[in-house]
Amino acid sequence: MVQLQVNSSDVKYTENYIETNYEYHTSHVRRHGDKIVVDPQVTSLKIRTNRNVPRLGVMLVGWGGNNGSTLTAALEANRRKLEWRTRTGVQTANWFGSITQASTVFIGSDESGKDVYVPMNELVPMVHPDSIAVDGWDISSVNLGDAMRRAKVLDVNLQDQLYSDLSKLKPRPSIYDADFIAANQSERADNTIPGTKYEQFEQIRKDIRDFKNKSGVDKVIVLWTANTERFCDVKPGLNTTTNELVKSLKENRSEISPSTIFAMASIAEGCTYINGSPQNTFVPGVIEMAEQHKVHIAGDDFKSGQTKLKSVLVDFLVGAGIKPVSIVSYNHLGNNDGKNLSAPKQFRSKEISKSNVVDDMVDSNDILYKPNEHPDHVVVIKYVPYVGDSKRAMDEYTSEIMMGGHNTLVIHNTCEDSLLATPLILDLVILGELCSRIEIKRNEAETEWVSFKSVLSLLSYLCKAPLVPKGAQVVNSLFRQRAAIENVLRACIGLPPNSHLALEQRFD
Ligand code: NAI
Ligand code: DG6
Repeated sequence: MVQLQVNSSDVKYTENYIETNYEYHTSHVRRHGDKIVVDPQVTSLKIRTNRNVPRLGVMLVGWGGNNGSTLTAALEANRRKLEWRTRTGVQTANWFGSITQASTVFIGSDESGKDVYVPMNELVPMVHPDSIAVDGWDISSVNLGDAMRRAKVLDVNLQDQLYSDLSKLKPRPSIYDADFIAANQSERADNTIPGTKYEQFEQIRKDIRDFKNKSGVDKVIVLWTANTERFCDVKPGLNTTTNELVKSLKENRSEISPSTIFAMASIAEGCTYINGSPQNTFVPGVIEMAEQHKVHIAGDDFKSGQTKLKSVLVDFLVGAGIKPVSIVSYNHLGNNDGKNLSAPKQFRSKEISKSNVVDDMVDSNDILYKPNEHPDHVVVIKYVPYVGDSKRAMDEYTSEIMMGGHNTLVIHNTCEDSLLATPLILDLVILGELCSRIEIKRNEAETEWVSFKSVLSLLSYLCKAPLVPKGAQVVNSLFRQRAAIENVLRACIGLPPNSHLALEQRFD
């Protein structure tokens, strides 16, 4: 483990906080016809990070699914440092694919000019995965050992080492509403909460409290990794304010989705709520409720494979002055997620989430694109049971290059979908938790420390369709999203943003 200490009069390490004086540099832009005037601005901030890392409990909605069971197995396998034999040799448990556990951040150069990197989780105190307690709900009563077997994600040798422990874990009954997920899921639904929507809401609140009491954790985060729901209607009188939403719940109105009920229960219990699926759980009334309770929410839809690459490739192409004109993305997969997405309304939720991911990059370059001009962008998903969790994603990017030339890139990606998504769940809860320990003060005169806004846009890196606070820009570019995380963590320890200027190496 690296011991990182910043040696500066602007950084103070007290028993409870890392506190920094931070000069925040921004550029304010004004347009006057064709003229653009830029005013550089500097704001003096104080940033403090609470060093007391809580014991974290994570409650997964859809615990018995491929992601839920794989996360539970991975936590246990890493905790026990398990090894297992495979056809190609001995494999050890790891967290590859997690930025907090398996990526590093550039912090500077040493005396010989060599770059120095540290693990991201060494910059500020973060929850360690080994200390996370898991619980959750599923409409399927299958225990976690059998859920892991049903998922067919992990090597059998590893499953065998974990089965006995995991089979003792049983998902709590959940809210099943056949109108929101595909009809083909009905045979799984043998573990459901009866009653009205308000009674179900109360039961979820009770479950959160019960888990907290029994496990002794200090903080709980609730994360949706259950089936993709269809979009719900958003309309005045139904869910556009907290009051409407609470009234609708009490009136048992059918258009309130299970995921919205989970989000409301989580917020009411003061727990951060994260949406790993594409549906519009965060209707305006939920966002208002999170703001009123000063609770964090984040989503939507894990950005795991094809979309992650898209948010790199399109950024590269547009940034290189090359014009993507057609993007066609095919997927086929055979897991239960694929089965659920074979129904048109659930597919539509995913299609929306996967389609809006290039907008910011296209909008950034008005040399290539006229106003409102966009590349053709098509997303296809097919259910092919035989391939199981090993999703195939095929993408064709056609771009216009110089003098009317064309450049076509074809990508074929094969991998276990849940082994890409599971590390993201870990990052979402670890970074989500950290965000609740970071506060700023805008000037000396201010007495109150201020937390991040309820909508945690900092987690955009991990989401296909990032939810951002009202009035904020949606950023899809993976490089910008990652830079935001790195630079916020650096700010917490008084380091300036990574500029990569390296002037000392470029000038005599
Ligand atoms: P899965 O189908 O294996 O697991 C979902 C689980 O949710 C099932 O066990 C099901 O019984 C349960 N469930 C359904 N409705 C429920 C409810 N109302 N309450 C509690 N449990 C409920 O799916 P998987 O592969 O684990 O994916 C989970 C979600 O994550 C899906 O919505 C998927 O679209 C999304 N996702 C997955 C990614 C991946 O790479 N695996 C990436 C991005 C998003
Ligand atoms: C088919 O695309 C199934 C989906 O649930 C995806 O596997 C999932 O959303 C991951 O998508 P992506 O684009 O991040 O690889």
